[in-house]
Amino acid sequence: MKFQIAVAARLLAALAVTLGLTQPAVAAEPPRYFQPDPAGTPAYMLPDPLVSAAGDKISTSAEWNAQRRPEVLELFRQHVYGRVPATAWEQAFRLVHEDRNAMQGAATLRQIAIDISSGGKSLTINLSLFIPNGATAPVPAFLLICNRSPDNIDPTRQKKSEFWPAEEGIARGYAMAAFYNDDVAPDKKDGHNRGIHGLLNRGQTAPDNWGTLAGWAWGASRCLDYLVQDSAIAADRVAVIGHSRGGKTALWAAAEDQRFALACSNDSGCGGAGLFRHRTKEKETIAAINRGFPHWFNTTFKTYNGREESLPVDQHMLLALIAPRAVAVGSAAEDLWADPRGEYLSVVHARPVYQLFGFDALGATPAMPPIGEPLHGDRAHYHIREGKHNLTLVDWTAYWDFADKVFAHGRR
Ligand code: GTR
Repeated sequence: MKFQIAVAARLLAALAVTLGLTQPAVAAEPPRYFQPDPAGTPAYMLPDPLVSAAGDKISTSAEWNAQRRPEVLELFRQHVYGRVPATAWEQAFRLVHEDRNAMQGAATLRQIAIDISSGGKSLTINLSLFIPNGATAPVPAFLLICNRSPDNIDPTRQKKSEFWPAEEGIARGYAMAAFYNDDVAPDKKDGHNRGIHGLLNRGQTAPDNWGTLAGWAWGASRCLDYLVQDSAIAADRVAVIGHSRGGKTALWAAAEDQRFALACSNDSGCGGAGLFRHRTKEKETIAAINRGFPHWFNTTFKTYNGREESLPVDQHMLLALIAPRAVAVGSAAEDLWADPRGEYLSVVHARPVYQLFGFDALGATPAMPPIGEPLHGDRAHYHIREGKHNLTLVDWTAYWDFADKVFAHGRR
């Protein structure tokens, strides 16, 4: 009897679907969600940041600064991001618009055109800057490398986006600056001949030619040139922040330019905070990133497709180049392409270099913090939040909380 009822129910359900009365149930996809390394994740061996190419052990901050840091920076230029050409260029700032009563009086808006010229050609980086009104001393600033449409950094504030929550930043006492990466270099496979590369390359095609990420990082430094001479800004407390390709760029910008006091790298993954040698099934590899974005890195980097273990560096060494300045890394639980655990492990393995300067980074035996519980270490931060690949107010809040702590330290 029971069996007959079940069969009848199934027939009725099938008839209802045929007649378009109900939707067939669709099996829900299992969430692609962060799991700590499952058993069987391959072990990884990293290059030691504290052993020089000649095999010398680095044991003081002075040795790091004089010997190993320049060597590691060179390795990244040669093998990963490329080298800025030596071509001469000139820069001029133009204040194109100022509104002292922006955000209903909460902020002053300055829009600055940064003109770069070289060899009779020029380009302009448009920098938007909100400064909190009523501050009695220069304020720290966040500079966003915007790799999404310019709508996300709308200076008129008619459009608002969590990607650049300028009002919230102002309310927390930070100046909020942003520029659009395409102003510096178009995100195009043939970009090597355009934007700043078109201006400065002069036909050079060396294997360590700078890629687009290095171009954007260079652009961030030009924005910093403006910020450090604006008397409203605390020149020694400027953070550079970026998401994904912008997060890769933020780290490289802070490695190349030691004036940045903090780098915040959000969901930056492969070529950003993610350790190349931490292998998972889901993550982006060197071969995949070079296939999808051949213009981002230098030519030599392509020789490492499928050969992660042969790279003379890994990304904990990129973070170490930022020491003793502060570094913050954020991940999203559903962003397995960026490998959250690999992003976290870079911060962990940068610690020996921070220790040379008396900072403990994430500590001796840190456990990966649970989702939604940011870990504010000593000059190093890591968080993983719920959700997908994106830069959200939750991420910004974690970075501001960490910056509050770092910038109040006063010893750098
Ligand atoms: C992805 C790319 C990542 C990341 C991202 C982004 O497609 O594979 O490396 O940079 O784009 O910038 O949004």
